[in-house]
Amino acid sequence: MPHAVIGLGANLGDPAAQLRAAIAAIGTLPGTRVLAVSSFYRTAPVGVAAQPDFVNAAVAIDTALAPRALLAALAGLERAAGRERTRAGAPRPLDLDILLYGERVVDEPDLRIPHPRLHERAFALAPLIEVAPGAVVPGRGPAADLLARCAGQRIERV
Ligand code: PH2
Ligand code: MG
Ligand code: MG
Repeated sequence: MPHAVIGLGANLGDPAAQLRAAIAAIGTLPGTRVLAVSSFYRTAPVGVAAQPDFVNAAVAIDTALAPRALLAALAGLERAAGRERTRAGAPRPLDLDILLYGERVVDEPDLRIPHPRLHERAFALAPLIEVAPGAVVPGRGPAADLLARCAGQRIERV
């Protein structure tokens, strides 16, 4: 089964509790098994207006769900956590992003894998490397090299 990495983030409500619940729920998706869970990180918001710090993490899974089915299942978990699609970049109780799906590259309007900003975000790369050491981001290179170029972004293990 393909291995995928999901990035988790939250900055409303009780972010760590919401991430823990989401990780448990991901493990119950059809044909899906959680292989590894990263540390939780407290991170400064990147690329959005001033808002509370995030808690971010990542999980490695193997899954029988194709990328689009996985995307729909993750959107369902976001909604169940109270996520409302108000405006892009709004604070959220749960964000679940497909960071990697094996070595697959998908470039469709509503589904881009690898995640289009993964390569420039320490809050996604640091937990990714924990659950998928040696990961290579298709088209971008080794995740560890990309993280080394993200100096200046504030992240700390919780
Ligand atoms: N997610 C964003 C935008 N900015 N910043 C941090 N630190 N963590 C996030 O999860 C995050 C962000 C859009 O999804
Ligand atoms: Mg996101
Ligand atoms: Mg998202």
